[in-house]
Amino acid sequence: MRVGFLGLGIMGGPMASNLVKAGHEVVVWNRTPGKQVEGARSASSPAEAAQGAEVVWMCVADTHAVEQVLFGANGVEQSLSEGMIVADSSTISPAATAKFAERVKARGARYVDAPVTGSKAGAQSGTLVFIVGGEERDIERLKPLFAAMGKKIFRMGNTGKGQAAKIAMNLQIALIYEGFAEGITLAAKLGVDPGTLVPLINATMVHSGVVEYKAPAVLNRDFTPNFPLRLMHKDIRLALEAAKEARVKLPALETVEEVYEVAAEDGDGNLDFAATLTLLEKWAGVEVKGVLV
Ligand code: NA7
Repeated sequence: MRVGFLGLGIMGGPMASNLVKAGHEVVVWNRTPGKQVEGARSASSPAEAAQGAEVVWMCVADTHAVEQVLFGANGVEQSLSEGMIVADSSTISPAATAKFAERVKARGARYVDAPVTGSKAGAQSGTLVFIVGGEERDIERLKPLFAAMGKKIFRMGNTGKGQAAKIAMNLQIALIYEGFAEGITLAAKLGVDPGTLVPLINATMVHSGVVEYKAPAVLNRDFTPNFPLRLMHKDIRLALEAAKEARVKLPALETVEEVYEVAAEDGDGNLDFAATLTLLEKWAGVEVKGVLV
């Protein structure tokens, strides 16, 4: 398929590369020039990347970025055509997604929200999970592209429902990780070796995919970003914003948002979100490290 791919960050770069490897004709664009994808042509604007494409795929930072890419200067809007599908793998506001989709559809094009889970490793290995909102027939047409970048697609409903499900999931990842971080900080302060606590967690009902994935890096003090803290902070804010609009109270998330706020102020935004642990350590006067037994 002819694909215009917009946004070559931690996630977008390897996703576009996997499309090329699967034999698709890809034209890429990134806001800051210089990022390229082997085997893909580079365009100088979103409009140019979208020109003549069957599908335009976005993976940019946030709601504002998607708005800019679609409707800003030299945006995708200029190149929209009848039947073209705009797919968005950024994680952004469900309410804004509905508005963007309306504007795109008014020009005869289609809109599918397709945020992902699987972090950098999933993007690189083409094993992302897509959490999708949109019409069945459009999702069907996108299947060869989903297959090149991921291993599973979950359709959550019509446009915007992919984003709604994604923020509801990331809310849980943030809270589960916070639970782990608080538990292991307290245990370390009370003299328990974190290297022995993690296997105990993994062998009991406390076990979780989040802990399994994060604990080895945490014990090695490796906070290289798989999913940057600033982006998890964005997703927490998106969930709180959606909750406010829907009159839903999320007391635990409100508190955890404050942890991310302080961590971001401390300059940890570009580290992995696992680095929120270091704040708890600072407050407790203890460091969590150890060798997994
Ligand atoms: P990164 O690695 O921070 O990459 C973000 C990308 O978004 C990168 O290509 C940025 O371009 C681009 N960006 C940021 N702001 C804008 C604006 N205003 N206009 C156009 N492009 C922009 O994030 P990830 O790849 O990890 O994640 C991307 C999304 O997937 C995000 O929503 C996650 O939550 C899930 P730059 O190179 O900075 O010019």
